[in-house]
Amino acid sequence: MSEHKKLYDKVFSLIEQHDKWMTKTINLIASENVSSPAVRSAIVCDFRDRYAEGWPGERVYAGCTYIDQVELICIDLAKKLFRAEFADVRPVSGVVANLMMYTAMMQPGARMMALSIAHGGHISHAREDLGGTAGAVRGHKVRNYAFNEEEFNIDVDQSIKDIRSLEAEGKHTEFLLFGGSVFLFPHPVKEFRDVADEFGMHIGYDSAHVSGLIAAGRFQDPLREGADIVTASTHKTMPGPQHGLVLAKPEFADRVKQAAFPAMLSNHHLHNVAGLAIALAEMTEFGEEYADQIIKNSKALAQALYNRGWKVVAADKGFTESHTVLIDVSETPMKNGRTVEEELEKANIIINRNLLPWDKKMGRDYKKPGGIRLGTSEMTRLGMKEPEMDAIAELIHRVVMKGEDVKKIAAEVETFRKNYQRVQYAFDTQTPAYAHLRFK
Ligand code: DSN
Repeated sequence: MSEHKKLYDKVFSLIEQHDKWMTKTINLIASENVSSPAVRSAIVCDFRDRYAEGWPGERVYAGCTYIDQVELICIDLAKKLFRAEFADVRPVSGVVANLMMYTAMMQPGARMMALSIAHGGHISHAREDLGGTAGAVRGHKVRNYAFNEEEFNIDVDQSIKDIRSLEAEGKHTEFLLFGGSVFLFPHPVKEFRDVADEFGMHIGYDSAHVSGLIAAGRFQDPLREGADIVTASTHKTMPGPQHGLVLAKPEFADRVKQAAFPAMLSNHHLHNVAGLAIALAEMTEFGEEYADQIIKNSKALAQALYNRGWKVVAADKGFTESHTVLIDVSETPMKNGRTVEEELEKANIIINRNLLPWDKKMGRDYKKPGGIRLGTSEMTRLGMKEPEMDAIAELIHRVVMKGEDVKKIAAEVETFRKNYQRVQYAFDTQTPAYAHLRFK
C-alpha cells in the first residue's frame, strides 16, 4: 500500500476514533454544541463545492437558482427569529462577522471600547499588542471598559466617565462593543445609549456565545436595547453549523452587505448557509424550551459544584444567566485551570481552562490560569436536565478534589453517557447524535 493511501486511511480512522470518543464524553466546552442530524445532512450537500459571490439575485456566479432560494429562506428565518429588520447570513465565522461589523461601522484605526480578555472579552475585540483582530487587522485603538468583579459585569458609571475623559482629551471613541466569551450576565447596552448619542458613537454587540438564548428571548434583546449592529457565530447556544451572521438596523444594511462582498468574502460556504437555515427553523420551533433548559442546567451545575465546596464565580448573583459557569480552581488540589483541563480530559470530561479577572495580579496567565469555564449547551441538547448536572458535578469533584483514578471515572462517564445519544429540541430525535455520514 502506498504511503499516501496509508495516510488517507489513517485520516478516516482518526475521524472515526474522534466520533466514537464524542459518544463517550461529557462535553462542557461553552463555545461548542452538537448540530442536529438535519443540519449535518444539509452541510454535506453539493453547495459545499459552489460559489455564489454577492447577494441572492445579484450574484457574480451562475448556477445559483436553488442556492439563492435557500439563502433567502435563511435570511428570512434569521430576521424573524432575532426580530431584526436586516440579516446577512454570509460570514463564515463569528470573527468574520466581527470584521464585517468593524468594516461597516468604522474607518480603520478608529477608537472603540470593548471588554478586556481577562473580563471575558474575545480575542477578536482585542488590541494590536495582544494580536487581537480589532487591533492587529483593523488598526483599531481599543480601550477596555471598567469592570466590576463583584457584579461580574461592566462598571457603567466608571466606563462612562472614561468615555467622557477621552472625549475631553479630543480622543473620540467611535464604537462601543458589548459581548464576549465569558458572558454570565446580560451587558448594560441601554445604559450606554445616551452617551453614544451625545458623542455620535455606534453600538455593536457580539452575541456569539448567547445567540441561541437571545433568539429564544431568554437573555437580553440587544437590538431593542440600543445596539445598531449585532454579530453572532451560529454554533454555540445556537446549535447550527460553524458559521456566522450579522443583524443590523436597516440604515446600516448596505454597508454590511459591502463589507461581506466584495470586502471580506468570496466564498461564503453555501453548505453552511443551508445548514444554518435548518438550525434556524429548528430553533424557531424548539428554541424557547431548549434555552430555558440550558439556563436551568448551568445554574444547577454551578449550584452542585458550589454545594461541594467549589469557588464558583458570582455565587451571590445566582452564578449565571447564560449557558456558562466560571470557576476559580486556584485553591483546589490541582491549583490551576490547565491541570484541571488535562486531568478531566483523561476522565472523558472536556472543558476549557480560563483566565479569571484577578489572575494577572496573582501572576497567572492564560497558559496556567486560575479558572475553568463550563458550558451546558451540548449536554442539554442531548436531553440532560438538573439531576444529570448534579451527577456531572460529582464526577468532576471526584477527579479534581478527591484525586480518584481518571481511568475509572472515564469508564463511568462512558456508562453515564449511554442514555444520552440523541439530539433533542430538533425535528429528528432518532438519528444518533454523533453518527458520521459516510460515502466511502
Ligand atoms: N474561542 C472561542 C470561545 O471560547 O469563545 C470561540 O471563538
